[in-house]
Amino acid sequence: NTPVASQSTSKIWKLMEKYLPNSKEAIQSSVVNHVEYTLAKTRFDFTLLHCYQAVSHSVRDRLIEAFNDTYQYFNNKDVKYVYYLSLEYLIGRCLQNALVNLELEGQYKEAMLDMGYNLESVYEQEVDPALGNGGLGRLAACFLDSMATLNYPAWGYGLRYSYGIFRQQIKDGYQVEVPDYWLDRGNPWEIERLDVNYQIKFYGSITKKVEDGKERTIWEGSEIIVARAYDNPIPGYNTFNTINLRLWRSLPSSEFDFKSFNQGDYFKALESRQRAEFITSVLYPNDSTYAGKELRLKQQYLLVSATIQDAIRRFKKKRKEWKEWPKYNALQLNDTHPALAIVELMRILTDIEGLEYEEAWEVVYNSFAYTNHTILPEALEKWGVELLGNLLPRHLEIIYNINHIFLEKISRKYPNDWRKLSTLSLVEEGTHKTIRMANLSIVGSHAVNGVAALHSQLLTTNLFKDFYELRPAKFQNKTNGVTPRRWIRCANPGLSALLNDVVGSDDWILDMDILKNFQKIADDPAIQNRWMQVKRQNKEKLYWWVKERCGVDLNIDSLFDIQVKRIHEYKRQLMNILYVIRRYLDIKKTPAEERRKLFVPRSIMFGGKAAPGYITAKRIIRLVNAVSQKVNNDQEVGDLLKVVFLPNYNVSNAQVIIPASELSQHISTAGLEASGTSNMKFVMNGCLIIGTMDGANVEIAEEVGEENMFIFGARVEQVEELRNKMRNSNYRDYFGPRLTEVCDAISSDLFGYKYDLDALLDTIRNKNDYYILGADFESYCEAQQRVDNLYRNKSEWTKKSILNSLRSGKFSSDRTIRQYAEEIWDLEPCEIPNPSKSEKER
Ligand code: GPU
Repeated sequence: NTPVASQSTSKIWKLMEKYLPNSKEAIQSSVVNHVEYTLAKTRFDFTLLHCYQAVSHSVRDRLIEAFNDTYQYFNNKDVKYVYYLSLEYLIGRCLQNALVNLELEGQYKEAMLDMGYNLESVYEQEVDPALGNGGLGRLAACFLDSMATLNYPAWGYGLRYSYGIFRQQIKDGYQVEVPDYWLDRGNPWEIERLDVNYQIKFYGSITKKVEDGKERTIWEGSEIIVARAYDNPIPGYNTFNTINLRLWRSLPSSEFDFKSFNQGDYFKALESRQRAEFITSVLYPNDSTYAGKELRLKQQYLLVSATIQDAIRRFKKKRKEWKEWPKYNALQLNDTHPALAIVELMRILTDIEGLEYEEAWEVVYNSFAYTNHTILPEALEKWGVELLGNLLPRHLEIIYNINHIFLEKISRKYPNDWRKLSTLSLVEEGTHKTIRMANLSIVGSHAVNGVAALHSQLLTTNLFKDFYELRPAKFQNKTNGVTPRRWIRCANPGLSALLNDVVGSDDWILDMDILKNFQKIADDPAIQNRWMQVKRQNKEKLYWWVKERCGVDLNIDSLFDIQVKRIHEYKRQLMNILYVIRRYLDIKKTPAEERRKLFVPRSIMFGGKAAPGYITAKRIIRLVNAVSQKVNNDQEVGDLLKVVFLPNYNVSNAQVIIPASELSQHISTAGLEASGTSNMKFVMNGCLIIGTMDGANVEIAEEVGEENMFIFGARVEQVEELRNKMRNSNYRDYFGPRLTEVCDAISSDLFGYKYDLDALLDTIRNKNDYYILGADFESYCEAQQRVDNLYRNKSEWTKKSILNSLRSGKFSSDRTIRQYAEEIWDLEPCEIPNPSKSEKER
């Protein structure tokens, strides 16, 4: 890094001080320049894809200006940073989001139209980067948008997987997974940092050395690879601030090669290089389920080690004392996946920087915070000590150390309380000894939070009860949120325009709470009409989407009833489809001339991916498709009932599906959905919810009013008792006749696929209905009846739809991020001066 001579620096400064102008001509010439000079295409031969690439490069140029200036400014101001560590980011498509946040969508639309291109078709060329599984990854992406928008000095850190979550195809009604090699057309948004590389070590051995009477540990890794930075600019809305999502890619290290190559086995050496590249090759496709694979642990450590090294390098440039670290750095763990960061920082501080254990612990403890996203036991990470000790021997040693010191304090506080000691321990003893990553995360953090009020409360009374009693002040709630930029402004332009008219400005995009001031419009027939028109246009868009991808012709006037989320038993898609069958049987039993009087026409849609190894989830997809085939082809039923499985649910498809939905289902067993975030997106888009009192549904009910939702089912306090009751009875009595008849119909092979479907039903029939579908079914049917009744009254329905949207302000991720910043990170906003409009309009 040779410094540039001061004379030429000032020359460069002069040359770079001008920003790219945003006039139509300037936009057009920047696009055309990229066609010619970046893509090396001639103006006589470039496709829509090239157009997308050139447009993206021209937008990226603008992002880079803001991005470089932002961190330069942060650096000059010597601000505190938050580091958000996550193994997953579901950022979705970038082009429209960048244009909206830069407030340039109108200009680009016009500039492109003038050149013969429709900007919306250009958007459709972009792949959807899908480096995450579901809610947890999407939450991280919404948080980045809010952190940039609210001018917080922040960094996102993650992994640049070559393969994102698989693409889901449906073949003969079964899910088929297709690899998602999302980089095959290049990625115009990322900036490869050839000069930002860190060494990452694995395996090897540790030795102790005594220097000046002090013991020092040296860990010598036997496998060394490199993590390289790929930067992804995240623009804030209505601000010049643009922050960085830095994703690491694993590469072979040249140092490592020397050894192997010198041993003379050329091909073996090449193989080990490829193994290094393989580490960040593929995202693990499990949602809320722990797999325990060594490669996954390598991924986690790579993220953690590269990120901590990067943060330390930045900190050291300012030459601060280590005890000042927490004043300048907050590190947020998105679940336990990056929890080794706690240990990695401890290791560097003690083994390399020479701090005493207690000094190092102060630094670590005061900078880390941990967010828990589930209480499901199958999701809790527990690494076997052989696996962990083999891959990261020094880290295991440090964990034992932390545990030893922690348990000593515990036994002083609670003498002879063996139960407490064994539940609080970071180590789970047994034939297979493991490290509990949640316990490590709690012990190493000054703040621990759940993601909705109910969930956070359950953490303190159940899962983390003993930790809570130890340090109640550590436990907090941060109810999730979603960004209104992507989920209203981008996804629902019709609604955005309507809200602009209602409010008289677009101020609601930054302050969703102001929508509450306009609730009186809910009764206004003219507004109701326009509201319905917007919904209808969105339904039309989904109609064509479904027709093209599923070959099903929906009735646009039918009620669009949607459940989209990862397929999981606790989310109870099974209960939804069993009710669909109930409805089908009821329609068939009703005399033809009475059917329209008794049933509101419904189009019931399901979407979501099943983890490749989750057989029950895959059978649920099989059942939905079997019912779909039967019902959609039944002439007698016609448009009274249509059932569709929407393939490959992802962020870009969600942007079409959510705004078109009228009823959406959030029907998890009470206590099991930590928060849910799509529920918030649906509400914002004027959709009514049928749901249980679970996760954030509870707070949604508080905000929009229970009378504007369809709430049903057992409450958390009742679930355990219902399970016990069920254990002592036959499913036929316990289910009641209506659900029993549905199960019998399936078992009579009414829908085919008897083998798979019987196996599926056995998860609830054989005294094993853990998710209490049987107990909640009748109450669910009743709620569905209320849905039908209300939908017949268009005006009443629309009124509730409007109120849902106007009262959804709490669920903006801006509110969530402000709370994290103020209550956990102790972080101040830092807004960089916006280059004057006149400068940009030149
Ligand atoms: N969640 Br743990 C995931 O999407 N993946 C996970 O591995 C785990 C949790 C979800 C929760 O299920 C959902 O309720 C929550 O809204 C979301 O995280 C974000 O907090």
